[in-house]
Amino acid sequence: MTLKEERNEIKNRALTEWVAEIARLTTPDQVVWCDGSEAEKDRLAALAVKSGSLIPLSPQKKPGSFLHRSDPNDVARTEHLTFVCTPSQRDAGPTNNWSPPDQTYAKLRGWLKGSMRGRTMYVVPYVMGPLGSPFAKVGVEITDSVYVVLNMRIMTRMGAPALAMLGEREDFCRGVHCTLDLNPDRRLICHFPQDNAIWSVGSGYGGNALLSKKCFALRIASWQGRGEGWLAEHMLILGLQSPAGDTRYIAAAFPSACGKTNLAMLTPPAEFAGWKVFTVGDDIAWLRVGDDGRLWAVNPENGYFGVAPGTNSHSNPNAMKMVGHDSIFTNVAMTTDGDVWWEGMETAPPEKLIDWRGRPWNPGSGDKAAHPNSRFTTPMANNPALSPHANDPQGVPISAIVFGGRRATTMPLVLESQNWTHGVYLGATMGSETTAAAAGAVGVVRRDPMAMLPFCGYNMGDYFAHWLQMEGAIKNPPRIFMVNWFRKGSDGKFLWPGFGENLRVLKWMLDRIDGRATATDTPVGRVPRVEDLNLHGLDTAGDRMREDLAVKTDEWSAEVASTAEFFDKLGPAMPPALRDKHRGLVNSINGARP
Ligand code: GTP
Ligand code: SPV
Ligand code: MN
Repeated sequence: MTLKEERNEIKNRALTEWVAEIARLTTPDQVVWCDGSEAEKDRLAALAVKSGSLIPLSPQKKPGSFLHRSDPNDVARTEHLTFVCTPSQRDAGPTNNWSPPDQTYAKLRGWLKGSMRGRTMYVVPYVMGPLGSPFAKVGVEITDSVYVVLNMRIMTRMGAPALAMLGEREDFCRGVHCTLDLNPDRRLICHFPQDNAIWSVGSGYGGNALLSKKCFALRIASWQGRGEGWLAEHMLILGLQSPAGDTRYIAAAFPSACGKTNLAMLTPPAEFAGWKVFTVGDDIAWLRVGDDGRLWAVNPENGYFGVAPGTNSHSNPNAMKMVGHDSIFTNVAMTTDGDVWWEGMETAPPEKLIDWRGRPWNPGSGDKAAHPNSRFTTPMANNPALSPHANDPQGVPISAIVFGGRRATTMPLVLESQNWTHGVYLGATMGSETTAAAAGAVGVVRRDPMAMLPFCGYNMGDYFAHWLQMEGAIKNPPRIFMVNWFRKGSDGKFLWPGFGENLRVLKWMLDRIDGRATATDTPVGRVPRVEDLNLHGLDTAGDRMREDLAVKTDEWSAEVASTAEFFDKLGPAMPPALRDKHRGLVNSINGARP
């Protein structure tokens, strides 16, 4: 083996020794340390084009952009192959797959032995969080995938700034990623939070392979946050500016493919002239208590890995603009003139396309042209709605926390919690229909507490306790709400138009916080009446709105039964305060039964 160390000047012993150790195990032909430069990007993109992993798109239609077609068996996160490997199974808890650390390391080492022979091993140092922020953290991902390197370059502050920030420190997240042969039988995404380490093998897909994202910034970081008194959450962060010019910040947790990217950059409806939404983050928030007793949020990421289908110039004009250049598209369809296409982009598809698998496609083909979980990777600097505080080292102060799921029934358009504990209860009992973002059935309601079911790196009961405890530290806690953009009428259609119109609901939240709006108390929380919402210019009929805001006793009886089952599964770690809330709710729902 000849190891071509391109960067002899790396002084961090812990880093160079760890890289050498992984190189001895995987025996690559060469080791390349990534610096994050423009020249490096061009060189790697050219390599990827040569190997067929990237297809250049039209320089006129999508300048600086590429299409990647993944292996058809590797198109989404694989939750059944994702493990939290803590020394004790109790620490991973009943909602995580667990395997013992020593055995798991041994198994993975076995798989990785000689696995990079004939290939290049890339060392990708990256910063999560704004540069210069006291909350930022360094990770290093070792990978044999050029596609991963190019995506990491968009998603994180990658290369030289990370090495500069790291200096001689040893507390970086160690991520090992190896593509192997993409055989699902040799695919595992393993987390060792006690070692600040991740080993991901056998998948090239986003959340499985871009280790900065779900693996580090959520699973490992949530564990760190618990120990250090902060929260790592699956949340967007947005700034909402009123016509008077004051901006309030909202953090919102929705499960995968349930509307975070869209809400984070929404375009207000015409009736809300002068209102503006600014994006701080679209997927992950790190939340800490500031000296002023408020909760402050930073977005650890530097780009967006967003869902393509359904994105169009009406639903999300900002997204359409930002993916117009310097983006990587994964598993979308390609037009004959080198542009991209996906379901929900235009009403009528073009006559001819190449589908996500590279096959000729026409409107009569039957199959979807783009994979339902096809994605774009775009630098946040491309976003026309980017907040001036997206790179602010201190982050932004949060006025409201919003939880939301994808529910065809039961959950009204919006609910306000009675207090922090009730808000935590609402988050903890969230349900949502599964989506194409994870492998497996789509459209099945499951409990997905705080949208963190697949991402919490420790025992879910302890996580709830940590949330409850945070109240003591936050002198001025944000108000907690619950939303559902996805309730359906008897005709099977969404009751609420969603997208930009969601601003009407955010506005009601701010008015509640300021004591300007009214609501009705129900057993499950405070719900607006139709007349409490500003619906000017919306042609949704009053009875559909009433249906969307209804709290129905029979639906809630089923809901609390499902919650009880989930709480039982969590066992002894479940905080008594949430059990109490639950009992109270069951009683008032049963009391309300006719
Ligand atoms: P992840 O990146 O997987 O974490 O997803 P996300 O929460 O950022 O979801 P995203 O905003 O990408 O939306 C996912 C899908 O839901 C897309 O197809 C959107 O078009 C659709 N969607 C988003 N917001 C709304 C809404 O308000 N109403 C309706 N009906 N659909 C929406
Ligand atoms: C999600 O699934 O919630 C995503 C995409 O944001 S991934 O990066 O694959 O996790
Ligand atoms: Mn996500």
